[in-house]
Amino acid sequence: MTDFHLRYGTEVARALREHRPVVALESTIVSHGLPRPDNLRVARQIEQAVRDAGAVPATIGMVAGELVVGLDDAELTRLATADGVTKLSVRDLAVAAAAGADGATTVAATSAVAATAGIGVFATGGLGGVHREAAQTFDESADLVTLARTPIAVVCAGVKSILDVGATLERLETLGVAVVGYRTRRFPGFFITDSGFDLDWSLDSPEQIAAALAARVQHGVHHGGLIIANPLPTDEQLDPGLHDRTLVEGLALLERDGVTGKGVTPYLLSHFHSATEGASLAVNVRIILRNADLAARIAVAAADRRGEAAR
Ligand code: PSU
Ligand code: MN
Repeated sequence: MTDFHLRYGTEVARALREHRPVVALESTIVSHGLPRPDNLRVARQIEQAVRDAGAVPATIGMVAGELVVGLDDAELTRLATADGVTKLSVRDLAVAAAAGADGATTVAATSAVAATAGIGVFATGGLGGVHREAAQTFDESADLVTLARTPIAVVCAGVKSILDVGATLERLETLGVAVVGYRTRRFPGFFITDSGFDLDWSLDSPEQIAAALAARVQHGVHHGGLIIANPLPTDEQLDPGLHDRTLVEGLALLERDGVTGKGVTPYLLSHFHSATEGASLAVNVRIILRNADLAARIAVAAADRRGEAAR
């Protein structure tokens, strides 16, 4: 496992010492995935959702070259509002640290840092994955290979619908990353409830998921990630027709503007938010808050199991 030099927020440090439930949160959704000024308000709401379910939130990011596990409110504000906050995947962390940069960590970087910190559960919106033109562009998110070697449970609403979902699921299988649906056998499609792809496993409660996490350790198969796919209820999803139209439009604009590399995901998300006049933003926020709540309940169930085992 990667070994980072980390600074801990006081509350997170204490919670980890006392083996209380902690949930990792990423900062890229805050600085690059959600529009300003809503992003800061939402970042605080996500942390509150974790607290309301009985766990301590640890939002991870880089401030002036320091990797922080549990940003305080001033640091969160800085990453949500400052100019020049860089999107950081794992490969960027050392260079950014040496440069003294401010940076927001992706799913990949957040997972790697959280695992090093001994945090076992992480909540986000949607994972990165295989892009639609990947056969030509080779554009596949580092989220996938990082999860192959990082012991963490990630609660998400599937992968963003802007991706090639089928190819992403195939890659996750190859990479040995387990995927379970939360109360579903269908893989969610982020903004939409059902991506159209089946899952092999469904678990129905935080306790069942905590049992699976414990079994991973018992059987020595916890070196990679476990994805918990938590779909939106159908009455809360983005209208599928609106979704499909916006996506086709966004992909055409992407090509027109020649956007590639790490700019692709933020570009498409921002197109969704403006083209749907905020409808996709409201859905995106619901997704993250629901995932934060479920992740916290899993962390609580896992801590309860550890407590019982110790007695
Ligand atoms: N999901 C969202 N919003 C986001 C992202 C995911 O709802 O902003 C971010 C995550 O940080 C994820 C990253 O790790 O996009 C993937 O970027 P890329 O495709 O460049 O790897
Ligand atoms: Mn990419």
